[in-house]
Amino acid sequence: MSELKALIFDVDGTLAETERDGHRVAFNQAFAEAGLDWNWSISLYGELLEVAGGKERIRYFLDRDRPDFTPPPRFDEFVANLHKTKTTFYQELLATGSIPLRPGVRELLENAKKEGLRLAIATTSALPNAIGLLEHMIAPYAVSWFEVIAAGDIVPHKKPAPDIYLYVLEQMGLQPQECVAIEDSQQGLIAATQAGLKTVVTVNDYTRHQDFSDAALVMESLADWDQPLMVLKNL
Ligand code: XBP
Ligand code: MG
Repeated sequence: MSELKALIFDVDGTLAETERDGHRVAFNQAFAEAGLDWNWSISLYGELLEVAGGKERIRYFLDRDRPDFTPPPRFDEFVANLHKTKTTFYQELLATGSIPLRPGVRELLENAKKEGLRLAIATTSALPNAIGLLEHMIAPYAVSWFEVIAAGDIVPHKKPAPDIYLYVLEQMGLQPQECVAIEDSQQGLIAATQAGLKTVVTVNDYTRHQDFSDAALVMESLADWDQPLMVLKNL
């Protein structure tokens, strides 16, 4: 393998368990505020995670579970506004400090920086969400640790498309063989793998049943380097 120069991190589910007690809660708050009777339970949300991206997930839910819903005339705007409200609620949740980093994340980031590795983020979530998590859960200056924070609608196609990883590689002027991606989900693994990146997967309750056979390493958490769940390829 070429010399390792950079680590590219997914955010949701990888840096922190943001989905169940963060994004899901914020979606439900936004639905309630809009007077909608939609409520995403923990298990339903696990199914909806099949689709990455909040706006895309709302549409997927309506197609799948509410076929009788009559879309308002300006449907795109309706979804965008709902998502904007959700982002505000999510920011409020982040500010309470109730969504801590996963074990080993801070140490890995600090050690990588000490070793001179370059850092980047490739997330499907909206930019303010990625920044908010870093600022509230690491430090107000933690954003500066990351050379590129690629988020949300910056690319046309969200994960599992490789676009967001290809964008990061282009911005950093790096080849995929010089980087490792850190992901928690199969969609994220597919995106990174299709961009040519070797990937370390750190599973969580929503993703542990997924197929990670293309990963280099599968771990319970980023604190468990000595006890990987599966070593599938050399890093
Ligand atoms: C996770 C996602 C996002 C979040 C919601 O992204 O799929 O959609 O669930 O965020 P990743 P938004 O794992 O790539 O970080 O509502 O801002 O889209
Ligand atoms: Mg993720």
